[in-house]
Amino acid sequence: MTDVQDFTFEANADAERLRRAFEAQGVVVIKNLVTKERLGEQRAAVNRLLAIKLQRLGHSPISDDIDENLNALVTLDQGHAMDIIRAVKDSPFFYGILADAKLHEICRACLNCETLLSIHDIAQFRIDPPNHDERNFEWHQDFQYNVMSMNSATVWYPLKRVAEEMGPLAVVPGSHRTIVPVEMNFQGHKPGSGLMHAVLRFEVDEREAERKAVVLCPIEEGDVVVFHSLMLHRSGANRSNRSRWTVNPRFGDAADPAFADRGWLAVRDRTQTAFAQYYPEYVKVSGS
Ligand SMILES: O=C(O)CCC(=O)C(=O)O
Repeated sequence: MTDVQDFTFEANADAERLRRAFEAQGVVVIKNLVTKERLGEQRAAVNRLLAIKLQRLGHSPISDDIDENLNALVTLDQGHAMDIIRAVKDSPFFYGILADAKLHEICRACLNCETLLSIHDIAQFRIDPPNHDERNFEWHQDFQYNVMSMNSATVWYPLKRVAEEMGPLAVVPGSHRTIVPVEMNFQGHKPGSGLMHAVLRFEVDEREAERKAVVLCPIEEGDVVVFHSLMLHRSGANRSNRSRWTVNPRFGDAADPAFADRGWLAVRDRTQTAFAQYYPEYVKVSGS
């Protein structure tokens, strides 16, 4: 049985060791990769957005703690968490994460490649409030959602420690060698709603996946998980009293022949009806 220690490394680990572990297991955990200072800056940037949103709703921000401000916000309406997710993704600090040299170095080592691509649309920031399971993922692979290079890396790290009752991520080490078929249903799907996970149903033997699963727990502040786009993984349910905050960009190999040959086409999420929705007085719909 694989143990999380089999694929856990320190931040200064040799690239060759990382590559071999990633190739064998499809996942590595890097301890202390993000500095406490940088995590603090990232939480402060999130908190500024929480404060703006609370003020717009006529409330004063109550704390310098992201969980306390978020709790105040979602007490008003759970939907506000999705607004914060959207704004975080468009914040300069989030672009900084996509451009982070340390993450690039680890991903290049894992993917054994030189030239990375990262698509902003499919980079995720997650807020998983307690007992709010709507956005939880069942067993799945990321490739079918992202369609970058087949050997892309998903990076997953929390802004605050993830303990067992907070719904840690579960992975199936070694599951990254086959593409799992999916059933696709876009009926009723709204781009940008945060519910893209519901569009695909993966044909997974769930009992087998649970039997082989390794739960990545605890993940301390500064630790970073990197897993293969074909790695089977799922969310855990958050049964604590605070949210799970996770940064979740993806990096692909630009030299993947199929990816390069299709002109690096991947999945993107556009909300093209926004102008008509918010400024209908300027829109005349024709051709219907
Ligand atoms: O953080 C989670 O709960 C799961 C995230 C995930 O599976 C994904 O974004 O692919």
